[in-house]
Amino acid sequence: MKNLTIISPLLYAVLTTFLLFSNSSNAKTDLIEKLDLDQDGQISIKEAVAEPQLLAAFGKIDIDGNGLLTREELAKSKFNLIEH
Ligand SMILES: [Ca+2]
Ligand SMILES: [Ca+2]
Repeated sequence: MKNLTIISPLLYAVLTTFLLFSNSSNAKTDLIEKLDLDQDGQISIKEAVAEPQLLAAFGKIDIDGNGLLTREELAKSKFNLIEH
C-alpha cells in the first residue's frame, strides 16, 4: 500500500489549495460587509474611502456610474484585495 502514503499528502495539498481559493473568492462579499457602514448592500464613495485601493478603482468598478458599488459590479470588476 505504498501508493496511499504518496497520494495522501498530495490530496491534502490539493484540498488545502482548494479551500484557500474558495476563501479568496469570498473576499468580495467580505469587502462589502466590511465597508458597508449603512448596510444598504452597496458601497458608496464615502464608504470606499476606508479602502484606498478600492477608491482608486471606484470609477472603473461603478459600471452604471450611480456612485454606488453593488456586489455584481464588484464581481465583474474582479477587484480582489488579496491580489494586491
Ligand atoms: Ca452602503
Ligand atoms: Ca453602480
